[in-house]
Amino acid sequence: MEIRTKAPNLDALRYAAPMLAAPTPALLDALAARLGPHGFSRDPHELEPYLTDWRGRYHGKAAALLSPANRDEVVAIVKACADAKVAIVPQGGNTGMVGGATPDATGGAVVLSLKRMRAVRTIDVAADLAICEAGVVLADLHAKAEDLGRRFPLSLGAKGSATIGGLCSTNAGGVQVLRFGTMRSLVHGVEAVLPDGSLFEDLQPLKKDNRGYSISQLLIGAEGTLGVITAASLRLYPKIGARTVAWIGLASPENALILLRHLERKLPERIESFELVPKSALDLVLQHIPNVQAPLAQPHPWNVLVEATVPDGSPAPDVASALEDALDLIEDAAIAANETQAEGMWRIRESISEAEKKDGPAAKHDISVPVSAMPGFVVRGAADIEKRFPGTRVNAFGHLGDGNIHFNVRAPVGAPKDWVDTSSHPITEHVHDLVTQAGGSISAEHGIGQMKRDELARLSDPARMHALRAIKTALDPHGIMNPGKLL
Ligand code: FAD
Ligand code: 2HG
Ligand code: ZN
Repeated sequence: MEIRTKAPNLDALRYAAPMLAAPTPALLDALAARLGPHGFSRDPHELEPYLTDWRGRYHGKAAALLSPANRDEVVAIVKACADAKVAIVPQGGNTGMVGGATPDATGGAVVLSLKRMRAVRTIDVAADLAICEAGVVLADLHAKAEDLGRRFPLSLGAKGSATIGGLCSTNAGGVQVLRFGTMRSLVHGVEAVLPDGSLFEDLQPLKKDNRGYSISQLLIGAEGTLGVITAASLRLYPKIGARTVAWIGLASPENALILLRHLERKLPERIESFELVPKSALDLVLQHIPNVQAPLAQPHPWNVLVEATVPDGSPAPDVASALEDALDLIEDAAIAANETQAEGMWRIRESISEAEKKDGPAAKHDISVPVSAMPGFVVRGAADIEKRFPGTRVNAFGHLGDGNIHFNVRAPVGAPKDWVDTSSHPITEHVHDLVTQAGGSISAEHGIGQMKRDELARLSDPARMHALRAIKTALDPHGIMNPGKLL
């Protein structure tokens, strides 16, 4: 395959967005009347948190914040904006990593927040199905499912804010993909308002349905560029009976991957999380997050957090015995003796992004390569980057078992706050070139947003770009849905 590392003309590869209009006072008045005081705001203080992304890298403006209470109001908003050719930026919990939910700086768009649509419409225990509105927060779904002896097996550090709509729209992954897959495998179908204001309904849990293209799957991972997801039907699983959580110190990511395969053989169908944590990430958490303790007495260059589970009625998974058979692979290990210790280990893993953010700027790369190639990629890639770009420090952590690592490059000590915007482009291009040469992806789970738009155009083969553009143009001819994102 030809690897394009320098784009001849990015504009030719990019989607040419149609001209959009700023909302007129008459349109804003009509929306205010339709949505009422809880659903419409132009108050700068109320708008402010919706105009910056979680990492604080992107800042935009908006003509209004629209917070519909139900899908009929979403239909009314989209119809009105489609008629007036006004841009809509859908937003859930605003925890996305690529600036996908932040409007641009023109102030011509409206932000459409799904936060008020937070009803769990139904949980059908017999069918193992939950139908949730888009604004349901992931942790709330976890709690509701658990009360009924079920669980929704997708979790991530932002679970206290991330919404079902945002998780669908980014095809989020997280820490259980190893066993259960990403949102694409956990969603039966979605209900969504398409860019012309029509309502698409696909919430029935049909085992078989071959009515042409899967529109639901197209909307999953579309990052709000093809419509507004208003609800989703989600697969549930039986509640966990018991879990064993372990923290293991190792010499290398190679040993970590060999250990994963060993544990999978010893404990078939039991390992659901296997997260790689380098010393750099643990140090960041210990430095910036209060009340955290290192699980092992001595530091290790690499660590993994393992979680093994069993269904109700079975004894806890015997991770200790499985580790005893692999002593040559590991340097040290601690098995959580109780839920408090288990939660403590998870807290370290889930706080890495927060600690890295507190520490300073970092060029973030959410990459995947074939699983077997990832250990070598991490070690060689980090050495290469730190040599080429003196002073930078690679913090490579995450979902090793999925071949997905967050290959984040921290700025040199003392770099200015806007280092990522001013100086990190050559680093990002280099990392993405290495990933492309390894047959990987420059976005494993966070999406493209506004962060990786140019890189997607630079590195994708023309067939992919053509198909993406054609779909966008067909479904959203006026280009009102989340302009400037993805394409
Ligand atoms: P937002 O950030 O509000 O939006 C994300 C995108 O979806 C935007 O493009 C937006 O326009 C669009 N969107 C939102 N709602 C809708 C809707 N109803 N209809 C159409 N489009 C919509 N991601 C992972 O995959 N795995 C992880 O392990 C992980 N860990 C994280 C840890 C932390 C601490 C943080 C802050 C983020 C993490 N993420 C992770 C990022 C992840 O993408 C988000 O947490 C989540 O998927 C986004 O949900 P949200 O509701 O916050 O969406
Ligand atoms: C995680 O796995 C998230 O913790 C965030 O996907 C990764 O901050 C990051 O780069
Ligand atoms: Zn991740």
